[in-house]
Amino acid sequence: MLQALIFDVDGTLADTERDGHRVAFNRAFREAGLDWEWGVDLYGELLAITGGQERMRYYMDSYPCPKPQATDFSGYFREIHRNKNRHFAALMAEGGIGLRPGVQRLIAEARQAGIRLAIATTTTRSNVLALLDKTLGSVSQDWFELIATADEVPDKKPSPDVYNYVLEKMKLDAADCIAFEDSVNGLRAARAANLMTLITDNGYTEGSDFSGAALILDQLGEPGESYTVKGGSRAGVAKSGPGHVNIELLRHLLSA
Ligand code: XBP
Ligand code: MG
Repeated sequence: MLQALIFDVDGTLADTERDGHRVAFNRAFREAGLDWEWGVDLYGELLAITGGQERMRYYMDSYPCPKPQATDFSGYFREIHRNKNRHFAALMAEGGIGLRPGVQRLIAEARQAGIRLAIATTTTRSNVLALLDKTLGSVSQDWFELIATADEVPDKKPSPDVYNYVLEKMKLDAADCIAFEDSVNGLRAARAANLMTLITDNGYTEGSDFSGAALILDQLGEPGESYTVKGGSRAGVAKSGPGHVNIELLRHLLSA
């Protein structure tokens, strides 16, 4: 029986990567006097590596680029990452990035139906709070019984750790929950924690191999703004559904 919805953040709640994190990284590089500029396509490649500090380290090691003048790379990237998250918070506060279609509605419907809510992300906690504050208001932090981030769970997706942490802390059975993801790394993490997973893809993740997902949609949809069904083992449930993801459809999905 459906008990809880567990949401990924970046790419799922909002399209934060291209115009949020990427831009914030570039500002932090400039600030540090580091001659790196991550373009839109390059950043798409780098998203294969989860975690901002891991991503910078991977770029330095794998791409032809100027090497930072540092002896302690961990400390160096930690500092840039702190600054990048400060720029990210400023970008969120400007309000240019909103929630994806259907997210706010589905969260409200879940609360009304007594379905428990959680967040499971590999991003830093301050980034989640910056997004929630601007989009749903600071009160929304309390709507999520648990906000699990890289601050609590350092082993990032595709590791299932963050999902297992949510299930353990909330004393939930994976069979009673649905995970919402946008990426292959997120899907792998959720599936390794035995969670049914609903994918809403985006510009960076469309065309990925989402094998194992119950449903692959372009968006959650709204009444009057239908999702497109792209696949998934239970695609039929969405095809015969109302065109937007609601609690009834999710219950159906879990019992199908
Ligand atoms: C996405 C990530 C993060 C963000 C940047 O997390 O992999 O690394 O790109 O955030 P998710 P940080 O999809 O699980 O929300 O710089 O804080 O890592
Ligand atoms: Mg994501």
